[in-house]
Amino acid sequence: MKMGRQKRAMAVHDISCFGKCSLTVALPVLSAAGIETSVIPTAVLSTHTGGFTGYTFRDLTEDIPAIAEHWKTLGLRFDAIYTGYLGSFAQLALVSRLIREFKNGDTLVCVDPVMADGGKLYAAFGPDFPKGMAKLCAKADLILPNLTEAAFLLNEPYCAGPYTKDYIETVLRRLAALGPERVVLTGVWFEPEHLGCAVYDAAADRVGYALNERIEGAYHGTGDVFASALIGAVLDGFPLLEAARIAVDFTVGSIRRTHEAGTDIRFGVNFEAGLPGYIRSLGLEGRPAPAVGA
Ligand code: PXL
Repeated sequence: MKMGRQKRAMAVHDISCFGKCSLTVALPVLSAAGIETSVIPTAVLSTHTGGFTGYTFRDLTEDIPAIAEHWKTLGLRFDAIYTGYLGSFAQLALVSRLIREFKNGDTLVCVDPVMADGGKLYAAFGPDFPKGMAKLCAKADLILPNLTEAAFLLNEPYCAGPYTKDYIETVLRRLAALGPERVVLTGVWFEPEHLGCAVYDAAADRVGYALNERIEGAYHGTGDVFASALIGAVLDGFPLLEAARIAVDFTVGSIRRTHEAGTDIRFGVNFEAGLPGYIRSLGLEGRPAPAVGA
């Protein structure tokens, strides 16, 4: 049997040293999906910014062009560029440049416009930031906002839910009109017991839903767990809606075991115990390993 080439992703996020999110989630989850993951760390923080005070912050913006220049000399090619939390307009501009320089015909550009939740922008961002993020979303093939981020991207008032299918589908189409062909909208619910995501493929004008049980508590880092699991599944060849179902189930499982353990909601979720199940859901167990990427 001919072995496939191993896929390679570029993950552009911060490293929050404690409180699992961004790169400390993207790297293990994409690796579990069998994807070689090269990282561009945008900053190093002692913790993420959600609910902690006194965290350290070392900005790595200046390192990004130098990393890119070196990679260009190696002729590296990427099957995906996956960006998450970006801390400034300068970083948004540098990510646009990374896309220009490294996107080829087959590269899937995935932008998770991490900047807000629960109706509010995260503390680190000024009111103009969503405009800059919307410009970056225009360059993506796939975006994964939550409903708060969607409202900021569209410059519309935030609606806390419950939602109607009409509302969700209007938001999906408006987000696709910003530029990305595929949109995954998280935090979707029609009745209190169930929560999940809606997916939209603009080329086919097709909407789908992946919902699961709602577990109480706003656990930090779950957006990154979800986006990483979905992107891993898409790179493994799953259609978007199936990838969304796999990612919703992986995320809900992670939240459930964290809730049962009574862990501080700021500390991140126990996704690690769900990795064997995630690998099984991707059908990777027992499959021959692909050759190392060229
Ligand atoms: O999970 C999103 C995230 C990533 N990185 C940092 C954050 C947040 C959300 O608050 O603060 C530094």
